Parts: sequence; structure tokens; C-alpha cells
Amino acid sequence: MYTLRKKAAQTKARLGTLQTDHGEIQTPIFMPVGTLGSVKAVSQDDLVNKIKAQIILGNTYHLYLRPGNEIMQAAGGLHGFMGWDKPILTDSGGYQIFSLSDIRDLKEKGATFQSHLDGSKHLFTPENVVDTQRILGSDIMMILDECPPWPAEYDYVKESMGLTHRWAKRGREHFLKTDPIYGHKQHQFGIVQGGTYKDLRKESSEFMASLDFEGLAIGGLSVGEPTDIMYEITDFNTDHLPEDKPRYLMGVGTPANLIQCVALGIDMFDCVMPTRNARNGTIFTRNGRVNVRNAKWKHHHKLLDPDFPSDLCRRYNMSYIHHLIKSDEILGLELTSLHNLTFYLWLMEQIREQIKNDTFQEWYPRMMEQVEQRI
Ligand code: PRF
Repeated sequence: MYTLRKKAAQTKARLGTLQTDHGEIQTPIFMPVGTLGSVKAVSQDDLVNKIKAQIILGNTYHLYLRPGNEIMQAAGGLHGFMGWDKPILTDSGGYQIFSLSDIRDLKEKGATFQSHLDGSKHLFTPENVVDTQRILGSDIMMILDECPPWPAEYDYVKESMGLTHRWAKRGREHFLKTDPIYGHKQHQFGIVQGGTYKDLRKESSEFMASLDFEGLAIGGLSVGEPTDIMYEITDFNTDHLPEDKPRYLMGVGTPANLIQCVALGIDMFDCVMPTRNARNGTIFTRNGRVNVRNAKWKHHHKLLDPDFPSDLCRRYNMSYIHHLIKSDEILGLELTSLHNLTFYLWLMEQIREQIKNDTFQEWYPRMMEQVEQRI
């Protein structure tokens, strides 16, 4: 499904395309997070027409608990349910079980957990998360994995990685034995674990590559470790991944993280940061981060960045945006969410242009600094 179009000369940055039955995706790409079948505060029309999202992410854990597989199948999958006809990637639920559910019990068979909604008990296995993602009809599904916390002891991470590997093999076999439900092709990505231990990362990369997934993700990073360690492990990890498969760094990150990790050979990203921060009043711009709650904006009767292609930048003075966010007005959440995602997707487009024009190498260190300024 992946075609490598170009490799940058001085960095490990790559240009490529991902082919799905719901359309082609230009990489490197950022995927807006739509956990519950909705990118929070943003409509599907705005995702397509204003943000120019090429693919969005959904979560098996949430959608399995509510509305549940029966409703999802009756709707013809997540595409039909939410009225979205572009590509969708779904995470398996492994990570969310650990971050959200109450009691969990990890066994060879799978992960038992109690719903954060009503306390009901459920079992996710490597096989049944494939089945649920068949019902969701995502274009790309993820395997069930365990993401160890940071820091974690070597022996714990090694054992956890072993479990993820055995689950990966079962998940891949089940995927290859079963068929899509709705007539469009589905792809499955493996997830490399191994914490911050390089020998484990190497072993995990080689193991996941041996199962011949359509793509490979780097999991287990951005879980609290310092940024320089996240970069170091990402850099090491991409050296051990096959060139002809897309690489997806899960749950990353800030605008600077995206730029740096493209330079380290990553093709795909997702993160709640642009949408979650938008709701707290943090917006990202090409000139740095803005906290719109800051009193300094109260008297700023001007546009923030009139040439930037978001509604917030073009039409509304900062004093008004400050007022909306301070007053918890729904429009404030909509405008900041729309803006941040527009910025993230704009940034990825810039990155692709720079790689295309052989200017990425000179451009990226400057841009990393610029986007992390506080204004
Ligand atoms: N595994 C899965 N989803 C994830 C992660 C992971 O390790 C992360 C880690 N940053 C985010 N989302 N399945």
C-alpha cells in the first residue's frame, strides 16, 4: 500500500503515498484524532474542506464500548456511521485499556478490563480486536499491544515485549484468515515496543518486520520520557525498520516533535495535542504558541496572523477569541480546534514541500525553533 517517492539527502525524511480504497494519502502526514467517531468540536465538512485532513483516527476501545459492534455493523462501519468517506485508522484499544479502564488483568489470552463508562467487564484478545476493527471497517487497523510506562525496568519491558510479539503473531494470523465486511480493503500495522532499551527495540523491529504487516508503528514512546530520549530511540528505531513500509509514531506530538521526527524517518503521526490544547486555549501558529487566555489578548483588537488560512486568523480579532475562551463559549472551542488542526496539516504540507524541493535540511532546525516560541 506504500510507495516511497523520495528520500531526503541529508536527513532520514521521506516522501511517500499510502494507497487505500478511500483515497490516497500523502506522507508525511498527521492524523486528527476522532476517538469516539468525532474529531472534537470539528465537523466532517470542516475536516475535509478547511483542514484538508487526508485520514483520521478512531479508537476501538471507545467505539466497542459505545455505541458497540451491533450498531456499528448496522451502520455499515465507522465510515457510514459518521458520514466520512476518506481513510480511517483505528487503534486497537491496547493503549486505552491501560490509560482509561479501571481494573485490568493481562494474561496470555488477552487483556481483561472494566469499562470506564459503567464498570462492565470485557476481554480484548489479539483476535477479537481484529474482528471489531473489521466491523469498524477501518482502512488501517492496529494490533493489540502492551505499552509499558516510563520508566520501567528492563526485565519488565522485555517480558511485556514478548507478550506483544506473541499477540502480534496471533493477530496477524487472524487478520490473514478473515475478510473485510464492507468490500473495501483493510490493512494491518504491527507495533514495535521495547521501551527505551535499544537491544529490545532492535529485536522488536525485526520481529514485527518478519510478520509482513502493511505498515509498522513505533509504540511505547512519548509516555513521559524526556524529549531527547524520545528522539534518540526514534532515530535508532527507524534504522531497524524496512524502507518499503510506512512508519507511524503513535501519540506524537508537538509541532517541533513532528518536524524532528520526520527528519528521523517517520511518515505518520497522531496526537490529541492540537484538539485538546485548543480546548484549553493554547493555539499553535507558525510563529509560536499562543495562550489565548492570557490577559494580554484582552485588548488586542487585531487579527493574529491575517495571512494564515484559518477562520480564527482571518476573521476574528484576538480580543474576541480571548473573550470566547474565557466565557467557555462553544464557538471558541470550535475556532481554536479548527485552527490548530489547520495548522498541523499546514505544517505537514510545508514539510512535504520542503522535502520535495530539497530544502528540508536547511529549513527544519529554524522552523522547529520558530514554532516553539511563546507569543
Ligand atoms: N500502543 C498503542 N497505541 C498507542 C501507543 C502505543 O504504544 C502510544 C504510545 N505513545 C500512543 N497510542 N496501541
